[in-house]
Amino acid sequence: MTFETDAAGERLPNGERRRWWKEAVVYQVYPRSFADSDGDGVGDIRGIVDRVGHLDDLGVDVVWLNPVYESPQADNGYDIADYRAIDEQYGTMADWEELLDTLHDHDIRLIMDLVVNHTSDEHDWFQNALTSRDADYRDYYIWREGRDAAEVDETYDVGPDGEVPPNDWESFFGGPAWAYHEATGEWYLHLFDRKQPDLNWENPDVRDDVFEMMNWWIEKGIDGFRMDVINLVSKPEGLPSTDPEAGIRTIDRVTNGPRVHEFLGEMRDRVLDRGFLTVGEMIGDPLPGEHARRYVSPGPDGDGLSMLFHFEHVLLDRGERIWETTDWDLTDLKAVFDRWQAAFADEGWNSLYLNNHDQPRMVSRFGNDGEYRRESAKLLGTLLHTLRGTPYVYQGEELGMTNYPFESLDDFRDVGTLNPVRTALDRGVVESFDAVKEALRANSRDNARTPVQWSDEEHAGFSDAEPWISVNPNYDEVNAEAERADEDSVYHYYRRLVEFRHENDVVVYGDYDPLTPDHESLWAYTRTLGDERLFVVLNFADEATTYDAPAELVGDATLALGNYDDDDGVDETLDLRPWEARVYRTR
Ligand code: TEU
Repeated sequence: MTFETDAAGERLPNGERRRWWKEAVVYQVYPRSFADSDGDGVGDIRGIVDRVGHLDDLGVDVVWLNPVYESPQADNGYDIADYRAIDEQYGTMADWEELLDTLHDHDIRLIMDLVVNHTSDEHDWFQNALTSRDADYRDYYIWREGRDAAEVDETYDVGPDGEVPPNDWESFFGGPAWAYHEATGEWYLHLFDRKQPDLNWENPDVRDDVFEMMNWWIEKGIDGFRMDVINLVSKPEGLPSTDPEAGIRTIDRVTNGPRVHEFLGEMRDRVLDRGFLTVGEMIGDPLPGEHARRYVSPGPDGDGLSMLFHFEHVLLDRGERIWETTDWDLTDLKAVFDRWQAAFADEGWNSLYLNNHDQPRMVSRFGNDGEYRRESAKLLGTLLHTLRGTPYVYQGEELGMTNYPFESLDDFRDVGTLNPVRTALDRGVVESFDAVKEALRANSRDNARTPVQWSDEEHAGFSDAEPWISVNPNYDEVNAEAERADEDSVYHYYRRLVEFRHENDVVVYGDYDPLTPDHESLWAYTRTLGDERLFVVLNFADEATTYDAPAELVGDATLALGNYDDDDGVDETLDLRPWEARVYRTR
């Protein structure tokens, strides 16, 4: 099938051009945990094909598929051994092609995950690189000599005697970011797991191969890419160590490097076109505004990505380590969103997400997953679907799925949880699992990775076999079958949100104006496009809250959407019930 292109899209009342990816709702599928069709306990591509009806009924426009490429699965597919092959756990290339066709038949586009900051250590390139210092592919990766241990004041338990890693960078998964290769006597850089060596983008052959591979997928008919940690591809010259005194951490050293815009500009010219949806994952906190603007600017000095994922709102409650949490309140969350809404008010575009495969479940984190699970899941959905930007729904979010009640380290599967915690336990940095249990329950990426709850049957209808990671015990109550049967469910509310967006340009393109930046529990704002206006009020609290709304907004307001089934009327004094969300049409 062919989708209309919008290269010269029609202009809206505010002068902005229509773009299909601004109007779209994206649904993220983490294939390992979505649906298992062949009874091995691991989700697969046929499982997704079987469930396309669920996505179609929800009304979403795009699927972002997490990696399904051939991989030893050290990081659930973010360690790719062959970019042009499907991992046999997930199926075959024919299955993938059927998925693409089936989605397109339902007017749903497909974007693939592009993981090119690193490969798997089992990739042929890296295997070749290991053979000698002058191997053909040696320079596809980042190799350095170690430092003399006598000259630095750092202790390591890796590498040969008397030698320490080339610099002091730490892997995001804990421990040093370098691994020693005995046969060739050098160290390679791995910002993630040691099975994920970083590619050397300074080498033009690497870029040629990456761009060729991207074009190969485009030829197959995909509609865009989600780009994994794409702001890590340019490393700073000389790979300088961190500078704790100046507050410069590893992440500050390796993000938004000196050539990143040059590399992305090359990608734009050789691969991309504005008809695709491209979303770059930009790690680091904060993401400098100047870089943010350039990543998404369509102008001549911009990299031309459709949008980016920043991390500022999902780091508010995080300490430096996975077992640390910090306090946040609603004013902090609003401040982050308000800043980003303002940053892309005229140029650029926001992505809107509150969870994904790396983050805990949003209703457990930003809502109340107990008494007000349903109301708060709907409120958070209302927020995501009525801000200016493209909403991303993570699988199970539309069912109001919650965090998992982890009890022991054996319950976890994620390398990003297990590596740092095991290292910390070994070194005595952390006393016991119990000492960090609450924080891991709050923070672990595995919260998002438990199987999608399809029904109240065994294994939640995800698989006939024991799943690779436990099903959340609340599946008998929280599952797709029950949600579909109940008109008042989170699922049906999400359907209305998606439809509301599709039917109202003001939701997509309207200007955002915050009304209550300093209020501790209310988030109110307007969206305005030409003579259309929406007025949104969200009560982020377990208690009722009263809001004295501006008279001109409530004058002739009518309720367009709300998460309580009765309309409580409209007055200058709005009495909002716990976790109540209301969207009014007004003037
Ligand atoms: O994530 C980047 C990343 O930095 C996270 O893993 C981060 O460490 C985590 O969210 C802590 O909050 C991307 C992928 O989304 C992730 O699944 C991969 O593990 C990672 O890159 C490496 O490819």
